[in-house]
Amino acid sequence: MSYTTPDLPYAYDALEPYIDRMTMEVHHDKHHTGYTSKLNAALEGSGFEGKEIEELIRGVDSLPEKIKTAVRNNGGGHYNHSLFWEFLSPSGGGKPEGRLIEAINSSFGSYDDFVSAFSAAAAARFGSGWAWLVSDAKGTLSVISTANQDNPLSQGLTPLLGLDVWEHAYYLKYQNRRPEYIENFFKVVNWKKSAEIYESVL
Ligand code: MN3
Repeated sequence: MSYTTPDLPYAYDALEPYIDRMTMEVHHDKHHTGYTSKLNAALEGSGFEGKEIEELIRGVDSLPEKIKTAVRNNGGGHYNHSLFWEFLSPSGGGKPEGRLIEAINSSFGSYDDFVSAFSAAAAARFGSGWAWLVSDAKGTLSVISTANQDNPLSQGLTPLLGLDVWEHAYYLKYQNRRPEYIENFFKVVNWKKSAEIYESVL
């Protein structure tokens, strides 16, 4: 049983003009597939192959040394990108609804205050990594950022929304203009996915 890169749930050019076709092709077909195949290669014969990826990432710190780094980097890469494609939608944008917007309002003050906090975390991540909206086990929200391919699951938190701020995610279209990429991300955010995950936490 090996891990596979899921197909995109929309066409490569479906997120234009905010995220361009070539970025999506390279990002999904080359970068994500690279993480998936390196994860498979690292776990082969380890006894851990075929475990749920969430389970591996949640417990990454207690994995055998031989596979720990590969799971953190390539398992994280595979899992983060699998989520990321779902966090985007050509019919996305707008604001979340239901219990998620209530929680955002109570944790951050308002939706706009949340966007400011998330955007600041995404802009301030030095080098490569991710910005996240996360929930703890009680449903309390916060914004964090992680380095490289680390995932909030390893900190006991559930990711509700994540933005890839590696240069490979935006450089072809935005070059050094990461803040513009962050701003446009909110025009294609799939809040339905975030709300669905949040409901599963509550
Ligand atoms: Mn990426």
